[in-house]
Amino acid sequence: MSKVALITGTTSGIGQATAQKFVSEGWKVVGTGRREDRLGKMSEDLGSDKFLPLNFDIRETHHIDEMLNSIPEPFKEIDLLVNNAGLALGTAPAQSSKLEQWQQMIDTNINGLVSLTYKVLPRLIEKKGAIINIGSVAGTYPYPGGNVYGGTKAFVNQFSLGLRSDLHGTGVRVTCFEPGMTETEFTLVRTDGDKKASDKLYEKAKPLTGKDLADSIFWIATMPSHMNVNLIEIMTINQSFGPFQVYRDN
Ligand code: NDP
Ligand code: 8X3
Repeated sequence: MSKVALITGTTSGIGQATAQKFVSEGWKVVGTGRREDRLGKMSEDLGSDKFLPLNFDIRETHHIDEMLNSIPEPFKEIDLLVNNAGLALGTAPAQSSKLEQWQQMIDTNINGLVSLTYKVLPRLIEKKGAIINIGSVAGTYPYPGGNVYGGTKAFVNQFSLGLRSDLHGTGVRVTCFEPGMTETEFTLVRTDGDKKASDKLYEKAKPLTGKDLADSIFWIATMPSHMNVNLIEIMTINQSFGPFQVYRDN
């Protein structure tokens, strides 16, 4: 019988590529997102027997039970949860950021992620399944304008380790998967649709692609069941770390 992955945020980028990879390897995928048209197109392209669209906003945590209960039989037995849906909003320093954007990042990247995880956990324990949480290098290495986004991803890192600890003995594997710069719609979303800024960031930088990461996520998910990747960090060779800033009084 095919294994089933529930992957959040499959309407673009890393989540979309991951859904495509798992289906191409014979898994069934339940894919989520707010953009219903894109989910419908994925179901058309991948086959409705292989890809089940689940259209909801992950911030509306009161809908999660209803959504999970609506999953039909062949897709119901979830073996893998990939918590991918997420976003960064804004690049401004804290003192000129927008509070609503901070709250949206927290609601999506933290509240949405933990609520869905909580609800899916009993099924995963039953199946001795796995959770792959998409964190970010921004959760470990601070940079100007990373403020709350980096904070949400630091949460994802620590939450993953905590889950791993609590799930000791259940056979459920937990991974925090931390990519660096990856060319997706991420920067378009972050800059409120500024295509020039997005193109400029990725230009000549050979960023990671959704497909690069999908292949790595699949590798982690299909390791022998006694092997747990706790944490993995992946960057393009062209991205690395900068110097500390030193402010000098005049
Ligand atoms: P994209 O913007 O291309 O994809 C983000 C996905 O998340 C979309 O499918 C979007 O679906 C979904 N999403 C966002 N908000 C919500 C919401 N409220 N409810 C449901 N779904 C939502 O970006 P990426 O593919 O790059 O991002 C995927 C993950 O990877 C994120 O967690 C991001 O933080 C992380 N990441 C990205 C990196 C990068 O450089 N690109 C690097 C490190 C980590 P829809 O809009 O249809 O709801
Ligand atoms: C996004 C990766 O490097 O743009 O999580 O912060 S980076």
